Parts: sequence; structure tokens; C-alpha cells
Amino acid sequence: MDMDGPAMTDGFHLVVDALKLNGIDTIYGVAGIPITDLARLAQAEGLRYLGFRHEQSAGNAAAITGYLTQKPGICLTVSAPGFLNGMVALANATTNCFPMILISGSSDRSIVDLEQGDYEELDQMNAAKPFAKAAFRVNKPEDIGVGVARAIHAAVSGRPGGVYLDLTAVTLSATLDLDTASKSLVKVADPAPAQIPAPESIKLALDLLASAQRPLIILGKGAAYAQADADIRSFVEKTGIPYLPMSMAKGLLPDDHPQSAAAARSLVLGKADVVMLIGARLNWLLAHGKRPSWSGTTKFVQVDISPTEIDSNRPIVAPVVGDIKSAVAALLASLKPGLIQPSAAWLDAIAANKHKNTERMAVRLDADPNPMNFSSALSAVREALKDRPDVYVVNEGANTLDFGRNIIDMFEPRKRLDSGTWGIMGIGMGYAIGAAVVSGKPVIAIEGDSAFGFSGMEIETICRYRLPIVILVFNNGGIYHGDPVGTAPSPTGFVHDARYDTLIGAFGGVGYHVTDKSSLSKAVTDALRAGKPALINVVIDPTAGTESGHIQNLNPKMALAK
Ligand code: ADP
Ligand code: TZD
Ligand code: MG
Repeated sequence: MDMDGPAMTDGFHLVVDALKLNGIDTIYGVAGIPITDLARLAQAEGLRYLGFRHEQSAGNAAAITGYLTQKPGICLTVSAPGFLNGMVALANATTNCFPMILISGSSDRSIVDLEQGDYEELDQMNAAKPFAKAAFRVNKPEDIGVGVARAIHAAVSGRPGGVYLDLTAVTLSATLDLDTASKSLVKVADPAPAQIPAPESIKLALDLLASAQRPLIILGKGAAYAQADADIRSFVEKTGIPYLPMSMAKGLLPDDHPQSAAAARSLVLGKADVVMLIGARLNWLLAHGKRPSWSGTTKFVQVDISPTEIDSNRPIVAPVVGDIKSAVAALLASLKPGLIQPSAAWLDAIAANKHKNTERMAVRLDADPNPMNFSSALSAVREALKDRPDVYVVNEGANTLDFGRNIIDMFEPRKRLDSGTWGIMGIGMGYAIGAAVVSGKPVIAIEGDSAFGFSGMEIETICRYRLPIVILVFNNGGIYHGDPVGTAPSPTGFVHDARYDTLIGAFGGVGYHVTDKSSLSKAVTDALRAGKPALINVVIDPTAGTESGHIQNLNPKMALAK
């Protein structure tokens, strides 16, 4: 450095300064050219840096961090292939409305743009655009502050989503005098401004609910994200309206709440006359609001931050466009006692249906088949978790996911993290690591054996950082089920009797191999109590699963018999 000139900084330092200035304290990533020194510097400057084995898992950790904290989770990758590996997580975050920022280093633009063949050449910003809520590229160090600020705004304001931030290698190493540099940084004042719904929309919504005989509230993960837990509970309880939690909204109110209609799902969807959606889209997970699952005459209230979500599948009579925290507060403020009154016949019908379905379920949970099936194994896990509401539950697979959602009760908000809107495989270890890192709490990941394989190498990451994560591999020998012994591998089958429990020992974790309910319960209890990385190989009957779990109907049918 020129001893007589002004004091200087560079792009690397400015990126770290900009993140710190905006309260970002954690980065998930995979090192390499051109961002290795950025990761080192971030760590040296006091940010928590977690190095992964694959960018997709780092991205998934960032996405779930965003969901849990309302601050964008950060994933850092190298150029082209590292960037693309991270893109699946970014696209999945956008699809699920989770705020995250994928920061990737990129090669020399002048070479990339002329396709002259640079190291890891790719026009990353344009590749990211269709899958991201927004994409920005920073070309000079004095723009780093603005680039980070724009990325933060885009990720968390309105409907949250995944944002791509491209940092060219030249920008990282370019220098800038300290005075200009410090003036270039931006501290974002109000990253996710409240969006207050119009008072008329609140009145319309309450009037519609008041006219209902058979009202229903559906809580989605947008409601969980909003962190308006006490107000949402109060609105549900004051109105007396039965509610249905979507998968990741389980625990927003405890699953044993008397107003939960989860055990009467088909009945309430089919018969409700007015349905209030709070942070839930009428997508495939709700059969698009259409027949035969729904009545053709249902009227809808929809509380959502995104005005363009309204009327996407069914006409919405009473749209309440605003952020859920503000909207539910406004609904509560205008709610008069006795205004909303679900009919006694409706509540009785739901109670009777719940009772019948719960008894049916109890028979399956009490069964003790050998080998275990999905219900019996999950009943053992349920038993071990019933006094551990603090534990995060990550869940992916097909049968493992569908049975897991129904059998594992949740008692606290934002504790269930799963395959979400895409039904994606591969989120398991990334979500588990992200949840453990941001909360410091234990995590149990209930994984199909196929699902686990997508991110399984991250067990090394889990052991390296000594995270309190217990992985359950529901081992039925394949995607949906196993192959018959002695046959050539089918498109869905894996190795028979695989010993997943032996993998984690390579990195210092504890493996368990369990074949019955009581050893499974004990293994889960012990592993959670130990608070150390563990993997439990849960041997499930290879014939137990059904094709595609509970969504077999979505498989296209072959038109011709072969
Ligand atoms: P689920 O899968 O649980 O049914 P979805 O992901 O389909 O939930 O829906 C979440 C909805 O919540 C999205 O339409 C999104 O726009 C909305 N949303 C997210 N955050 C907020 C918020 N803070 N306030 C209002 N709506 C929100
Ligand atoms: N790839 C990705 C990224 N996501 C997907 N959803 C799939 C493939 C297809 N798929 C499912 O929808 S579930 C599943 C796959 C491969 C795995 C099911 O097998 P599993 O669960 O072992 O995880 P069960 O318990 O055996 O049903
Ligand atoms: Mg399986």
C-alpha cells in the first residue's frame, strides 16, 4: 500500500462490513475460488461460518434460517457449478416464501460475456433470475453496500423469497479508500415494513365469518413465519372457529388443542361454508380449493401479504392483503364478542369425526408388528418426543413424510420443518443444521432412506460442529418400498439391509440399529439426552410403504397396457 496515500480497504472487507452492519451473523457455504478468503475473513471478523460438503445443503440451512428468524439466511458459494448447486436451494426457498440470499463469486465478466472460456464460466445473474425473487450483480466495490441492502430488502419485504447476489472476483479484490468505503455502506432501516390491511377488508372478512354456519380457519406456514403466535391463538380461541394447520403450521397452536380439526380434515374441507386462509396458498396441497375435496360453494377469506395470490384458484370473497401480524391484530381489534358463532351442529359433527378417526389411528399406533411399519415406528418416536416440545422435527421422504406429519404432534410454533411446497427431497441435513445453529436446540430429522441419501454426507458437517442432531433413517430399502430379495435392482430399490448406522461412526457420531418399538423409543430418548450427533437406522418392513405415499393419485396413468 502507498504509505502516503489515503487508508484503503477492499471488496472482501466491504462485503463482511456490509453484512455485519445489517446484523447478519451467520454464513453457510462451501469454499473455493474466488470466495475462500471471503469466508476466512468473515470468520476472523466474528461471523459464524459453517462449511458444508455440498452447496445445496448450505443453501437449505440458509433458507430455514430465514424462515426461523425473519432475517435472510446467507449461503456463500464459488462460481458456476457451486452456484448452480446452491440454486436448487434458492429456488426452493423462493417457492416456500423463505428469505435467503445466495452470494456467489463469479468469473471475469469480459471473458464470460464473450464466452471466451474462463475458469468456471457462467452468466450467473441471468441464470438465477427465473428461480429467484430478485437477482443483482455488483461490479465495483463502492456498490457493495447498495448491493447487500437491495438483496436484504428483496429477501424479506412483502412475500419473502430467495435473492441472488453476484460478486465478481474483480470487485472482491478491488480497493477503495476508507472514507468513500464507509460512506458507501447502507444500514437497512426497515427491511420488512409492516403492511397494514385496509380497514374495509377487515370488516368484510369479519362480516363473512359472522354469516357462516360452518366456518374453518386454515393456518399455513406464512402464519408461522409471521411470528404473531399469541394473536393468532387468541383469534382462533375468541371466535371458536375450528382450524386446520398446514404441515409446517403444526404447533402454531398445540396439536392437542380442542379446536384442531386436523383429525377431521376431509370432513371440514368438504363441508365448511366459509374458510379463512391465513398464510396458506390454495395450491396442490389444498387440492386447489376445488371439488371433489371441497364444496363448490365455499366462500373464502384470504389473509396474505401478496395481492397477486388472491383469486389464484378460487374466487376470494374477502381478501385481506397485508402482513399477518398487522392483519390479525386488526381482526382482533374489530372482533365483537359473540359476532362469530360456529353452529353447534358443525362443532358436534367435527368432534364425532375426530373421535372416530383418532380411535382408528390409535389401533395402528398400538400395533407392534415385526418388522416395524411406518405407524408403529412413528408411534415409538411420538412416545419419545411427547415430553420434548423443545425439539425441532425435520421430516422428508414419501411414506416417512406423510405418516410423520400425521403421527408426530407438535406443541410449539415453527418446530416442524419439512419438504414443503415442492415436496422436495434433500432438505433434511441442511434444515437440521440451520435449525440447530440458529436455535441451539436439539433437532430430530425423520428421514426416508432415499430422502436421507440426498444430503447424507452432511453428517460429517454435523459431527464437525458437534450439533445436537439425531437422524432417524426409516430404512425400508428404497424409494417408497424395497425390492424383493434376489431380484435385480428396480428403479426404486436400494441395497437390502443397509447399515446406515455405521456411517456416522466415521466422523465420531453414535450409530444405533433398531428393529423394534421399545429399542427405537429408547434410542431416541438416549440420543436426544446425550445431545450429540447420532444416526438411528430404523428397520422398516420393505413391503410397508405405498407408491408415492399419500399422493399416489398424482402419478400420471399409462394409457396403454404393455
Ligand atoms: P402452506 O404450504 O403452509 O399452505 P404456503 O407456503 O402455501 O403455506 O403459503 C404461505 C403464504 O403466506 C404465501 O402466500 C405468502 O405470500 C404468505 N406470507 C408469508 N409471509 C407472510 C406475512 N408475514 N404476512 C402475510 N402473508 C405472508
Ligand atoms: N428428487 C427430488 C429432489 N425431490 C423429489 N420429491 C423426488 C426426487 C421424487 N421423490 C419423492 O417425491 S419422495 C422420494 C423421491 C425420490 C423418496 C421416497 O423414498 P423415501 O421414503 O425412502 O425417502 P419412503 O418412506 O420409502 O416412502
Ligand atoms: Mg424408503
